[in-house]
Amino acid sequence: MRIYRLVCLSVFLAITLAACGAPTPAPASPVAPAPATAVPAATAASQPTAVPAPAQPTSKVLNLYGWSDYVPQKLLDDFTAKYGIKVNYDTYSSNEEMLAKLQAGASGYDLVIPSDYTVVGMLKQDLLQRLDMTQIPNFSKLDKKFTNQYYDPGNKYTIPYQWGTTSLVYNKTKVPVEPKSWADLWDARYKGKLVLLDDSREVPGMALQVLGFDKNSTDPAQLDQAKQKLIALKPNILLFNSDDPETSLITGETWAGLVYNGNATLAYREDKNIVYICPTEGCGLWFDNLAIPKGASHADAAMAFMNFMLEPTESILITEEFPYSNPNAAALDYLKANDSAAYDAYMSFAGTNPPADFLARAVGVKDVGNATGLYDKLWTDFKGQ
Ligand code: SPD
Repeated sequence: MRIYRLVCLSVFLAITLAACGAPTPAPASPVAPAPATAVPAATAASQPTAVPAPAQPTSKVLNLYGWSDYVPQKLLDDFTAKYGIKVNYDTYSSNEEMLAKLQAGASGYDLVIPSDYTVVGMLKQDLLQRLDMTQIPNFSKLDKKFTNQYYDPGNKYTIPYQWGTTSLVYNKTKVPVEPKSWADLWDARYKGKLVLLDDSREVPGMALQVLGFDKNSTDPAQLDQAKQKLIALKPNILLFNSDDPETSLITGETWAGLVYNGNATLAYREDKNIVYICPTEGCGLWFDNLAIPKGASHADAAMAFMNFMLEPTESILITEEFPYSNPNAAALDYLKANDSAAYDAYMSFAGTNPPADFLARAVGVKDVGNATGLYDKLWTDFKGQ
């Protein structure tokens, strides 16, 4: 089963990352690993035994700016207990919110969690600091399918944190008919019963897919059609929420929506009538990463945290509390060996372990450069209607 999953995911990742518009896709498959030279200390799986221990950080503070509901407090507390470093955790609800703060300058943050396409934009703008991989030997614990990706070949700037999908969730006991496509959500019987992420790329991307356009279109006419399509959906939308959209699904306030995989998984944990599918038009795929903003005052603490959170016992805390998909192979092995029920739950739900046919339709958000402004305007106009 595991081998089957790995093969499917490898094929899928190779296809999808190409579909993401990567200019020069890095090898993403374990059957075609990156050349050792491309990943300085990242090939620890094949390294000889004498790996130098990372240096003890001298910083006493780590200023983390991360997605809300994404980093377990216990992980932060464990880090503080081990290194004596206090962690200040500020949160954001979208890549765009985080990027705007960093672009404004002097944010004071040492660690951020950008998604793939945002890494591309941040690297273009020279906003990230190069990593010292000798400080992150636990990089070897990552499944190689998730390293050396198109958005950061050689992982010179980023360490995979979690990955996942953005897709359609519904409660099968509430919906009039079980939806198969995004288009089904325009049915008037969903009036006031949808929750959508407050995400200026994923939601317009969905509308573009419904219209049969590229999810990352930069054509103003197509984007205008997507806006009109979304405006037509407005009567059905009860709320926009990127932080805890699962709550309204659990209470029954909403019946369906567009959410990240972790939100669907949290809802499913509470109510087994929750279903998470990739609709016929397609769904989203993303990879979130730890990265250090250029000029960070406590980069040593940030790299110590990167290494620490890759310890299987720490990494699995993320999966337990915020069940997105975990790129840390050693952590999943640890879960399998120590909590087979939790491992089986992880493997059997599409939110955490999407099946091959789900992934075959998943498309990532792409950095669209200057056209980002078109999406920002679409989103502001649509929400202001
Ligand atoms: N609450 C944490 C959500 C993290 C989702 N990151 C995915 C971004 C996809 N654009």
